[in-house]
Amino acid sequence: MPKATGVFTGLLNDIALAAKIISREVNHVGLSEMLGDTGEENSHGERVQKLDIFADDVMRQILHHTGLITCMASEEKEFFWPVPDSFPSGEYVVIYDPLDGSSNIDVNVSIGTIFSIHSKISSSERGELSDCLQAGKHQVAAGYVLYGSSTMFVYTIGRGVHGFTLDPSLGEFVLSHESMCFPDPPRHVYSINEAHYNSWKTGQQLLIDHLKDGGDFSSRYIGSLVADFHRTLLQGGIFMYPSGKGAPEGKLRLLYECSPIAMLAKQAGGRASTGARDVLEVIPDSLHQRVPLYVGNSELVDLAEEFLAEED
Ligand code: AHM
Ligand code: MG
Repeated sequence: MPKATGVFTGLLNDIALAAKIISREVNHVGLSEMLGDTGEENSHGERVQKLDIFADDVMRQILHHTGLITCMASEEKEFFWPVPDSFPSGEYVVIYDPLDGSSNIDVNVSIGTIFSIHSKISSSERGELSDCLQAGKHQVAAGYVLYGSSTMFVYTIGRGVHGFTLDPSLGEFVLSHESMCFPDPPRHVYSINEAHYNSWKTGQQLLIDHLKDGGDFSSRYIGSLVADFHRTLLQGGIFMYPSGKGAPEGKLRLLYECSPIAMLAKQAGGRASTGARDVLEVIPDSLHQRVPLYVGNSELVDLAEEFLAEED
């Protein structure tokens, strides 16, 4: 990890180690007992996949004893948790989605791990909720791991976005994508679950109608945020998960999905918006808060905001 210095080298290497362990399991999930759900639902009412639990445990166990972290939070856990008393406490807060896009696990489609790192702001030795509820603009690092045709680790510590590809023969991440930026001009691609069209507000519908009317847009949608964002980063375009009837805040979670993706987007020369404001400016009020997400090339995110504002 050549761009990371000091304590981040250790922290990012720990996350990379967790990523390798998760990647190994993901790659032979069809051959193991790890396929399918546990029969339980999480606090959001979603069926918990066995691999979700595995990935969550790996992240926690690799990170909590390092002395670098004060507390953690995960999509899979209702509450944040302080590092146990048996381990030293550190200065950083790690918030993560251990395995995003879990509906794609059983069908062998790309999934990912997303992480967000903040500095501790409370004076509490083992952190408190306020340490987790910080606006995205205060993140000190963010990144994701994409379990795709190859496994990639992509991160930023506020000095550009850098991607590493796992070389399975070495068991190491090798720098493959230095200083990643959205292409300019972008490829004209929009990415959205269009089946929800009838539930969208008028501005959202008009935006998609407009993109179609020009005749030069194509559409791609995987249904895994990491994979959809990664493609958008490499090829350009816009990914959207808007609000809809019955889901006024959309589906995606601010702290461990939208904020880290927003930091990466900004560092790569693009931006992320809720449709009304910059994602990085949103001050969270709860751990699992949802926000609508528009992310990609800045001019396309700006265009989305214009359409949404007109109808408001
Ligand atoms: P998850 O955290 O339960 O996996 O849900 C998040 C995923 C994202 O990866 C993806 O962008 C979105 O859900 C897809 O949702 P939908 O199936 O509604 O299109
Ligand atoms: Mg998720």
